[in-house]
Amino acid sequence: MPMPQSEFIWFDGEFVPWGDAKVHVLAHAMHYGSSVFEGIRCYETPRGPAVFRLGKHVRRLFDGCRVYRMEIPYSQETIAQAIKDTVSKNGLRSCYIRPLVWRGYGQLGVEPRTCPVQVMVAAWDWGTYLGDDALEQGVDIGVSSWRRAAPDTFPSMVKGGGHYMNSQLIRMEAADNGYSEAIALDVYGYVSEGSGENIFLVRDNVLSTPQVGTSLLGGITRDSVITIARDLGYTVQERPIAREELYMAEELFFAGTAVEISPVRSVDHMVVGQGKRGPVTAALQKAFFERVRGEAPDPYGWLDYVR
Ligand code: PPE
Repeated sequence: MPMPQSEFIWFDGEFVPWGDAKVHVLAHAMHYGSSVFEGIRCYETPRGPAVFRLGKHVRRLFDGCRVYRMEIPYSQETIAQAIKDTVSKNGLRSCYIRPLVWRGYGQLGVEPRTCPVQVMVAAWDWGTYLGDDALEQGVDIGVSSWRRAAPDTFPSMVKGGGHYMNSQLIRMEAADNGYSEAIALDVYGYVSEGSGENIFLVRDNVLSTPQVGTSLLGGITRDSVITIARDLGYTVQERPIAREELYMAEELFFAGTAVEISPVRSVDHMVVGQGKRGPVTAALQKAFFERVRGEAPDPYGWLDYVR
């Protein structure tokens, strides 16, 4: 099934029709995964469309490019504005936004720095990530036989295109085993994250999630969940999590831009809690959706209105 399209893509500083946003087959990124991207959501609010935590996403994009020595030929302000313009130019209200920075056509060979750095921003309608029932019913997952990269291999705090080859292995294995998604362990055998989202567990009203700095992306949804949970009075621990804690958890849920907050109802065929969304997950989901949709106060300035 082809993806939903919109009309225009912001491509190196100007809008081009969706179908004309093309790159050469010898572009560096095609061969070596040399790209850094973001995934951002824009929600419909009573004051019009609002991009969720725009500044933090743009900053992560620039941080990632810095690690890979990719000099973005635009300022953070220009990219932030391009993101908002892409939403409004396409007349979108709630959508998923995908900014991408990549090394384009120049020379092949692993040393990339002779290739031009290019930037695009696309946006389209992207509904629920793990299926329409996922947010309410939860999903069935397994622990992957693939691990996340060790800290001295890929910089996992960077959303690098090539890193997602590992995510694809995790995701395909999960699907082949009949799961919606899988959890990967890190090189030390501790719980890391899913192929495209962070994981939280709940036990005795305490939330736990693996700490940043070993092998996971410091998710912006993860950060939002931690903040909201503490606002609601829950204790949150960022710490190493053993695999068996997944089986002992009363609640488990994923957090990510695409997946939003999605409950997990079984791991490795073992039922989590009551086998449906638990009360803490429900409370966090409610508070999260109220904030992103502008239905609750926005104490941290998380909403960036498009107009
Ligand atoms: N870990 C990984 C590996 C990851 O890809 C994401 C986002 C997260 C954690 C959560 O980060 P954040 O979105 O800042 O809360 N994954 C993006 C891409 C998903 C895709 O399939 O493509 C996303 O959710 O947009």
